[in-house]
Amino acid sequence: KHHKSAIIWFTGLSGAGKSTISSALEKELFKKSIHTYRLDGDNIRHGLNKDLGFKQEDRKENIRRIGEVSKLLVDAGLLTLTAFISPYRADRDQVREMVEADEMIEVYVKATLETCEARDPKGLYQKARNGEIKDFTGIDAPYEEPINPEIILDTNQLDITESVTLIMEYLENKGYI
Ligand code: GGZ
Repeated sequence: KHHKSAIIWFTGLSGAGKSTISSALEKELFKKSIHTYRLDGDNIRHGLNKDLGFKQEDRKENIRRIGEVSKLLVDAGLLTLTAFISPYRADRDQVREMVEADEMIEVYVKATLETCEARDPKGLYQKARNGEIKDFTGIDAPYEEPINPEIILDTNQLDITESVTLIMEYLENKGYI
């Protein structure tokens, strides 16, 4: 089915819901026969970017490469979903500059640090608090909130289905799908 290709760029703290929401969104798009590709830690940080860690310069390079790959996928005609913390505003803005104005849809998956820390699905926040992990976003590394994201999902208020519906409505209203 025809759609306008773009990057749907999820950003937010670890545990905010980026991966869960982006994979649920991908399923909805698949139902409508819309061709997507999703980039996340599993297929990027373990492969292309396995030389990178979590210092600011490494995160910057992580996001730059993901931006470049996303641009190629958009050129190939895919609705591209990315799920990375991407904590630095300048790094996200750099990606925005790689593509056309309507080709980057920034989705801020917003949850309080308190909520993310309570969820702690992988026990990483606890490790960060213990000092076993350094430079952990929200604990001893910054997260810079988007100033003007296309979409904000307050996951303290919305469930996964509601979040997916909001994005689907945005894509329909703006003529992407
Ligand atoms: C943040 C870390 C860190 C540190 C490992 N800080 O919840 P997760 O486990 O599955 O997602 C997090 C993921 C973050 O990688 P990104 O590529 O999204 O980060 S960035 O965009 O900032 O480059 C977390 C895990 O990796 N993780 N160490 N120190 N998250």
